[in-house]
Amino acid sequence: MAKLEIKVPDIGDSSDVPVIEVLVKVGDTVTQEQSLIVLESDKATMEVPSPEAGVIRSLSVKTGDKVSKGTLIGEIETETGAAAAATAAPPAAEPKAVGAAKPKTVEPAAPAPSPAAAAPPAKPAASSSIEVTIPDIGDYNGVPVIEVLVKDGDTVTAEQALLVLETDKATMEIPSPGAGVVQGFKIKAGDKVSKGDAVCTLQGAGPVQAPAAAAPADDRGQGPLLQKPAPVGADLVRDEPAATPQGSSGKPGELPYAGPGTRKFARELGVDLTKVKGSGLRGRIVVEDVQAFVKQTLAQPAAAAASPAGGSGIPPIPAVDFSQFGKIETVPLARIRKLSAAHLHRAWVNIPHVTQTDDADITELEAFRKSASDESGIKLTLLPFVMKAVEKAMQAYPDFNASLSPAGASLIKKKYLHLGFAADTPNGLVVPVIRDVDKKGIVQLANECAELAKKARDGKLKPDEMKGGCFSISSLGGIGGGYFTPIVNAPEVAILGVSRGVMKPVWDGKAFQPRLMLPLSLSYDHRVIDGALGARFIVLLTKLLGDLRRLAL
Ligand code: CAO
Repeated sequence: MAKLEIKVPDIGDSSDVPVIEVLVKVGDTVTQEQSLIVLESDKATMEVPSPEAGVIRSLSVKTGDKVSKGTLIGEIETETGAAAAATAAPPAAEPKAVGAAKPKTVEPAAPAPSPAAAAPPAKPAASSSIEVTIPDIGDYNGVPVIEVLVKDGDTVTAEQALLVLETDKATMEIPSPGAGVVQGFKIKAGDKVSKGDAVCTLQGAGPVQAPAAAAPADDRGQGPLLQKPAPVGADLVRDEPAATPQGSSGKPGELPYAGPGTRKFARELGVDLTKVKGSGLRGRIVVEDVQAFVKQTLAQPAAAAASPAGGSGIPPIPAVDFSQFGKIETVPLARIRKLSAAHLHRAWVNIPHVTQTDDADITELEAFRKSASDESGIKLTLLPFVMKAVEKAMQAYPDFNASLSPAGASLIKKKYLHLGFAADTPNGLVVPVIRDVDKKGIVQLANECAELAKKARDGKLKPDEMKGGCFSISSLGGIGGGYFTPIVNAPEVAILGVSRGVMKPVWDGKAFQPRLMLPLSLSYDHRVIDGALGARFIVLLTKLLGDLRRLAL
């Protein structure tokens, strides 16, 4: 076992080169030559490989840092204890150029194709057509085609990318040698090509001249007939980062800005990189972006199911890169929050909601609650009283204890009466359910509410304790605030929002009296409950809460 310092090797004339990706983390086991970081100058993208196999013990660079030859990247613990020159960058650690524009003085173990390897001129087939062939791509033969960017009949401009090749070291675009219409395209993704292989014919191209000399990758446009593999990374660096909210650059024929590793990963998963927004430096697409894209795509069926139009009619909210406005932190949502978000969204878009509000005079109820609490020693909050009132109102108006059948053709009436109550927990909203409320008294309901609320906060609710509710109560009275619009907890058909009781002057026919008024907000599914029934229900509720004798009946 030995610890080696890994340093940035000779990267040619470049210094202060930005680190655009860190591909490993502390604790990762890496193989020799496995890429550790990606650097990107304005000319080239380079991966710095590990000099040895081993375990990464520390990392001294992060994305955005600028490094030069000799900058410490981190430490690796190797099995062998070899490498006496622990702090020197061993030859294997020379950067691999991603794309053709490799730094001048660096000689990677297997050199990436160089733009200086002059492409042969495209052979004119006739004055108005060009036979396009694969140009000189360095020492490579049988290079896989990873993307075909045009098809027969497409009109292309000179230098527009026709296809993309990828070796294990580099990704190269094969640009069009001239403007014209693509005919007889012979290559498909997955084919393996070598220098001289026929690509297509360009019809209607102008007269062809052989290029004077191979142009470097940055000289795009100077030699219109020059076929040169263009370095994908360096090429796209010149473009502005993607401004489109959903995906990357999106210009036809333009490659998404990503390294070979990310491209390979995306291909394995069948991800179209043009749809992925890059979060790396200058909008570069990194592996995490592909993973996030896949997760988001997999989550979409749930969102689509939530939509009455199957998700197709609802325009998505455009993604915004908030980091352009200031510092941000992205925190993954807790599981409960994600589940309740999907559930609430489904309910919100499927159910035509109406919210009816009213005040219940709980002056007497409150006096009784306090004295009963003091006398019994049992903490009685308002919630069990509200539950009892809701239970009685549901018995009077059984449509509130029903669910619409999935096809919407019938009403399923329930002969049991279980009530859910929303509980605020550190991980998000949960709705424990109290069973058979009609068979229980206030004290028992109070005890069960307290027990389930504690379980909810401790994250110990069992799935069964959150199932089977007929109606939900969302009580924000302990917190404060006025009326609100609770979202019906589908497939239930109504929900009661309870806010903080406030003293209000109430006219008794002769004078204003100070009364404790409880704001109630009843949301219901208008497909099942019409406005008159909604109003009757809330009026009965206020009567029940306003008169303890009715509640006791
Ligand atoms: N008016 C005035 N005071 C009220 C009140 C009301 N409507 N409701 C409760 N209070 C008082 C209680 O009496 C208690 O006072 P004391 O401590 O002086 O006795 C205090 O506020 C705290 O009550 P509580 O909220 O802890 O107890 P509860 O039984 O009323 O509610 C529970 C339990 C689980 C519903 C509640 O704690 C909770 O989590 N509420 C949030 C629900 C929620 O998030 N809803 C939103 C869903 S939609 O996003």
